[in-house]
Amino acid sequence: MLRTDAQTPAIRLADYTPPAYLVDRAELTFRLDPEATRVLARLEMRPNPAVSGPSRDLRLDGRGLKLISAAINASPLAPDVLVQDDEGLSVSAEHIPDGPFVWTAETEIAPLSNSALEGLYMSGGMYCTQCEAQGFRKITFYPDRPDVMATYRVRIEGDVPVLLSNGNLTGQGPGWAEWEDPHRKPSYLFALVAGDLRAVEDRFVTCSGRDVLLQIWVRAGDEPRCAYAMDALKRSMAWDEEVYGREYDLDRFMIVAVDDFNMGAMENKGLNIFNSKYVLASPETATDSDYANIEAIIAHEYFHNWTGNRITCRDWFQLCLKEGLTVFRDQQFSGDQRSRAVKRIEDVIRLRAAQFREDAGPLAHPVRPEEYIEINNFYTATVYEKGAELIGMLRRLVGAETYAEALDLYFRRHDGEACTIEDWIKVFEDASGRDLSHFKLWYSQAGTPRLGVKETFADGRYTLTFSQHTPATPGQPHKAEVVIPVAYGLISPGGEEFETGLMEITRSEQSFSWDVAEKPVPSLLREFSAPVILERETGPEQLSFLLAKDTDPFNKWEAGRSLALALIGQMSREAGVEPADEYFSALAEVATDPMLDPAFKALALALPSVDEVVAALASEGHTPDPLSIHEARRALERKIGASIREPLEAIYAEHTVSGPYTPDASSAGRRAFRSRALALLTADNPDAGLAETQFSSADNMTERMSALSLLVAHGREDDALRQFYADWSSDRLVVDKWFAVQAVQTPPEKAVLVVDELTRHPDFDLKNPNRFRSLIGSFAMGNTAGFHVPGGAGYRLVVDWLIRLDDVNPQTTARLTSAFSAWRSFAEDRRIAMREQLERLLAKRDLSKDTNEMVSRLLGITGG
Ligand code: B3K
Ligand code: ZN
Repeated sequence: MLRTDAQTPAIRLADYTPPAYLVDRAELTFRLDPEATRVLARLEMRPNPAVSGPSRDLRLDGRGLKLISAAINASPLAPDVLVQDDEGLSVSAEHIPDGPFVWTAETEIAPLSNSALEGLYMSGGMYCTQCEAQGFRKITFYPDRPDVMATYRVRIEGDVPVLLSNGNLTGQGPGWAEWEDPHRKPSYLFALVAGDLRAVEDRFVTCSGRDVLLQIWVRAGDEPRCAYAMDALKRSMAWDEEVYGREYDLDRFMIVAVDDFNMGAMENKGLNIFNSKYVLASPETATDSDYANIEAIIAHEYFHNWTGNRITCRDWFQLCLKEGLTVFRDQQFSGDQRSRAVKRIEDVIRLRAAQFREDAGPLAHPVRPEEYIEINNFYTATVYEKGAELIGMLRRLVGAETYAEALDLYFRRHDGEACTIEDWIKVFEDASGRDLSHFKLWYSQAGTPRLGVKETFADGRYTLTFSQHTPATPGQPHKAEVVIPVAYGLISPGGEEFETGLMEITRSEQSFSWDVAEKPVPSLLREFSAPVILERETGPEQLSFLLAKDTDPFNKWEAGRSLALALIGQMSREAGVEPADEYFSALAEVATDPMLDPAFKALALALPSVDEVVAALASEGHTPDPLSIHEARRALERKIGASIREPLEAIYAEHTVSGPYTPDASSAGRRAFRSRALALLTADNPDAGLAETQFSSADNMTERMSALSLLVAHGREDDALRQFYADWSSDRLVVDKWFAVQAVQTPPEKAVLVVDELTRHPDFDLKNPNRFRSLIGSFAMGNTAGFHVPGGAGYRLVVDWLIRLDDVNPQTTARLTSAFSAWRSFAEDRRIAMREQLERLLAKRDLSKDTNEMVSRLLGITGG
């Protein structure tokens, strides 16, 4: 049990009970006003037939609502019948009819003063909602839980030109519009948007011939920047039909771009709301990775229509049911649209950076958590990214065909329902005939398993012996063995791959043998077939061999990554460590291999981040020093730049992309490779002026930004930063980049100073989550050496700002506390300094329950 203040007890999966009353239909009328919006709710309710027993009290969730009136079956309820508290209201059983009844209520809310950006709020003069997970209760009284699903009719009245809600438009006139959503949905998928917006339109004809109107709603002037998002949407719709057989189910699909948004986007039925950062793009303002993110997030939210909306979660513990699966689907989509290998490597980099880190510290929790205080704190890398890895493992274990059958069965069996992980596993068991009870442990056991492997070769018999263990995590001291699918290949010393397959490791120790003439080199965990840490006895020779010979692109990249990790780790701990010549020649070989995709080569030439080295050293039992790691990393970049300068110069010269900018994967890959070459060359010789030249001549944001990053990192930024700001000061998304590049790239010794200075810049705005994250978030999460600067000034700066933000936006504050998640990995001085700052944050008056829960977990304040 988590212990925090008495008013916020933890919610437990084990305590789930079905809702006492269901809502079949919700009819809502909104009379919009920034300071006093009236919400009239008419709910058709009935006792839940699945719950037996005598009649029950009616409990409706509601937070911060001014109740004007309420009635049951049109009979007004006297104030003494309604028992209202901070979290909702109750009506005792004797006042509730036995059968179906109609609840009506009028409430008042003030969207203009809602800075938490949850419920109905305002962003730049426009009304907007965010209801997942529990924001609907800030709009009206309602059983605000995902297992209550209703059809909705929404009437909006307001003095603004565009009035939008879920479903199909059924009527409109001056100052009003009415929407009908025929699909039953939980309240978290409700959305309303109203404002002075413009639509970019297109159409999509579905596989059964339904002609769907597609609209992207933006502020006037932003229309030319929607083309890529629209294209990504159409590709997503076609892909979901082709690959999963899923067709869209309304007459229109709308996306709205909003500037003030706590996260990336939200999959509200028929009316997705997006952070404008993930919709708007033009070559001059967006980078290749912005385009890739837009594609992935548009797809993700669209795919939720089936995995999340039509089949939703019974309760919030089942969040991974929709999120893990939808992440897996968006990863498959991006892999199909681009390079599968490159996409897989990028996903694993992200998984390790965020999820492995989470699993290794005080915030570790299972993919399906068992308790929470604030559910918004569990929209984590573990639920999303590890959740997606579990789907990938299932698919690998049962095979692609059975996976497709299981998914068909899932959609057939559960359409229109609110489901659990048990339902999900059952469709796989039914489709495959396998008992998956052991596999299911992945959902309840936290922590990243360590998979040890030893090899022996004697008398023509080659044996791999695996052992597994998972370190303890908070609340789970003892771990059991999990099912680990290990995709592998065996490569002869001459470089021939002669065997590939899948090993299923289910016990704490397990061996596999092959009869072979010569001792092979094993390529293990191909495509990163399981989210584990492989602990092998591989020396640099085997890794260089795999870097050169492995046919699995993931493991080819992984070999180079392991070499670089070991090298930077060593260089950070001992003076005089020099990489072997073979390391440089292996890198040169990859860089110049004409058969390899430039995007892959860009990844192969990239060094692990400081954070990644910190995590690797900590997991080997060392005490990492971010500053020495930063120096070692810079030194290795310099050495690579010097050792393979000629090929790098050739790459830089030859990988220009001709013609006007296009964001396609192949052009983006060439640009990425070229900018990697530029980074290595600049590391060796910043005076050559290559970055300056690229900065001033680039015609697209990708190349401009990669040059600017180098200029800031090498202390040559003044003119460029001034120029960049002068060019783009009126563009909010570009100004975010201007803040972020300084927060991330400024060398550690002056980073705190620069960030502190930037907090006084007139464009720094605490209330806009993008802007806050671009400065404070980027510094805390992206400038590891600067954040951990000796003396603790980085920690103090971040906590100063989290304390200010908590009163304004608890959700974003709570999220950013995870910058401290690795605090126990460091030496004592840093540990003490970080703990002091976390305690200072915890001691803040009226700390939000969001932040309170996070800081308590970080500090390990948990009890029985
Ligand atoms: N489902 C939303 C996330 C909601 C976060 C609530 N704190 C976006 C997504 O995963 O698609
Ligand atoms: Zn999602």
